[in-house]
Amino acid sequence: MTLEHFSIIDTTLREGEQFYKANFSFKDKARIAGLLSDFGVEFIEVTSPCASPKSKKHCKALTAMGLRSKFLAHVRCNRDDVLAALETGVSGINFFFHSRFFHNRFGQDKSPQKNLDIIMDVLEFTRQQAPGIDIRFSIEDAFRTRLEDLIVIYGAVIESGLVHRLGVADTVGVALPGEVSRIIRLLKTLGIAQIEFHGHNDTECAVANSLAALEAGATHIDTSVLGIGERNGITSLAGLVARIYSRHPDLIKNKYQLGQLKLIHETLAQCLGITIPFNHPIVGEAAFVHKAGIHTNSVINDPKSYEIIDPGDFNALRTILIGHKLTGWNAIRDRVKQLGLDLDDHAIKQLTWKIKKIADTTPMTMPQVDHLLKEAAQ
Ligand code: HCA
Ligand code: CU
Repeated sequence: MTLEHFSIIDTTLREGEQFYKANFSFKDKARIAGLLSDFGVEFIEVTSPCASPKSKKHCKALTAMGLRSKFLAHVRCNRDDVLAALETGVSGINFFFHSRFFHNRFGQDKSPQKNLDIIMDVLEFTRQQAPGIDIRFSIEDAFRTRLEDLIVIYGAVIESGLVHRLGVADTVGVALPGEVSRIIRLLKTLGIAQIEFHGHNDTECAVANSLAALEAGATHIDTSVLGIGERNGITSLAGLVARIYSRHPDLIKNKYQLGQLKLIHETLAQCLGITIPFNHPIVGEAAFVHKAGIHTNSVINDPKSYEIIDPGDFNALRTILIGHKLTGWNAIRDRVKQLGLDLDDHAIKQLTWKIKKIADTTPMTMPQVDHLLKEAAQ
């Protein structure tokens, strides 16, 4: 597997704007974009500049910030939308085509050829207007669209030589990794260098599907911070980073400023008025907390025994919980050592039992455990 050259297209400011709690001010957008750029995402996708008067104004102001990440406007296949996007200074246009037009399950009101005419017109128009702009073309809901239609449209788009990248969207989160892999491999055979995958998370498969896409030859993955988007969102930035890190830690450490991840998430959660879900990869409160005695004993001796992600790489701290009924005497002994107390193993075992008994009713806080240990050492 060669993943060296993949890019992240973070779409917190586009797909994320479709999250039910999102209503970003320009200040929010500028902060989020700045942090994403510092982290190192290669691209930031923004809402179509023609979506509202402010969308256009904000898009112009974002591109004027001079960030390292490049901005891409998410645009429907029509000329007016293109003109609005080109006025904002974005580096690229991410076209998406509404598959309802030819999705037979939802009523086929136009033939693939008629759709193709609309698509070609807008692609040619864009090339004429902005010869240097990066163009991506994507069909919505690719996994429920007839494969023949996909091949006809994508094949013709590739042949036209007008686009740099194809997008594959799992709009409803229906795909499984094997299906993603198959479709990406098939599109590769049509002869396009760049393929972008956009996966929704309705069945919690978005991160796995994104890795499957990369392994099959996709070059770009869409993410959003905390995975926000329509319904329950898409591939989360932290989830994708965790997934790739677990297999290729050096690759991900060299590519991105991992220490920034927590701040980006805290900032976004604050903008949305929500808390970070406790179980979110890397940045969730529980991500590096160890509890059961068997685990804590092993982690103290060798963190890798129960951790595939080193919290130190993310400026995070490991927590070993010891004031509960599942605690173990090795973990208590480790705390005794940390506190510099003089207690032998027999005493520590007795104290462990005492803690278990107390915690059977109410778990103890760390200061309470420390107090008990210090008292026993006197
Ligand atoms: C939507 C559109 C989209 C587009 C993805 C893309 C999707 O909000 O419905 O441009 O590739 O999931 O299909 O987000
Ligand atoms: Cu989407």
